[in-house]
Amino acid sequence: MTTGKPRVLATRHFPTAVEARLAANFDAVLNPEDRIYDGTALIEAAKGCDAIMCAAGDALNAATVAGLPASVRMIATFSVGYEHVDVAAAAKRGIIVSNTPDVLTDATADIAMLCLLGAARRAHEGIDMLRTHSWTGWTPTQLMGVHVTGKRLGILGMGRIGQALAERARAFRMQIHYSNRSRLPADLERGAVFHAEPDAMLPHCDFLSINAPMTAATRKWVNAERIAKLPKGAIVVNTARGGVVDDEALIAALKGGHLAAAGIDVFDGEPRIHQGYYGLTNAFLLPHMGSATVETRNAMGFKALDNLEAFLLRKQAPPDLVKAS
Ligand code: 8YV
Repeated sequence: MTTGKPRVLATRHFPTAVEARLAANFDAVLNPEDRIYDGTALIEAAKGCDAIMCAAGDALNAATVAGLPASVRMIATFSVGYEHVDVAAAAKRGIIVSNTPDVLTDATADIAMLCLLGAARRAHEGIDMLRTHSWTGWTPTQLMGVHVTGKRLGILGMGRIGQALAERARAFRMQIHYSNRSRLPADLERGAVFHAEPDAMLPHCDFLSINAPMTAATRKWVNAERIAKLPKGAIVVNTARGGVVDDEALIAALKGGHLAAAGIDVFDGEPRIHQGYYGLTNAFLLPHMGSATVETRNAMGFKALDNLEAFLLRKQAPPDLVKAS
């Protein structure tokens, strides 16, 4: 039965309020079982659809985009990152792409701070000790971690999330260093030290936080050579994309002691993460939870819908149009 409304494929099971609005305004093809579609299944499911509402990890690569039915005119991703969508391939087919910036900035910066603190203060080992009933009592030398207050934090990628992390870190009196494609104006920089050359920032980082998107230039950026430039005992935090880190190099440095710890929310190839992480007591690991608050996930969904509604219902350019680079 046709409703006369544009048909939108939801590739994942999105929050209730988001799916309710999707179903109210569109002919929604939902995925209540949250089945993970591979490229072939995506192409099949998109038959007769005007748009796709997708999420990070969906295989909207060049091959899938090339195979999408001609009816598909828009891909609205429920994420700020869009490395899973081949935007250039979409542009070639006349398919526009939108994302969800801003609304997940605070939640993700909170998780970055949690990873920083969790790694520095050995939270994983503490939780483990309690939950395995191995805590035999307080001792003067138990689980001594790395002090955070007053330390230097280097931020790779000083966009919205990087700046929100800096704001939080200032409450811990951390000294902020950053590297970014362009220097921020003084009112946004707020005393942070700019490094035009990212490698030059590394020796100044007691903590290094990755807040840069995944691109060809950032792929495996945190490699053995760069880790060696960090001071001994430094801590690496990654809440951006796992692919920015060379897992083998990070794991070797965590094992070998050059790095004191790492706090990681995102992994290359997630959820099949590098096996080496599981045995590391000095790695504070979370399963990609950066934006996982009820408020944020609803806001992300509503933003994706704002974009879909602008384009499909009002024939306007979506407010968060992603441009092919
Ligand atoms: C999302 C994210 O939860 O928005 C992003 O880029 O990394 C996450 O916070 C996820 O990607 C949703 O698609």
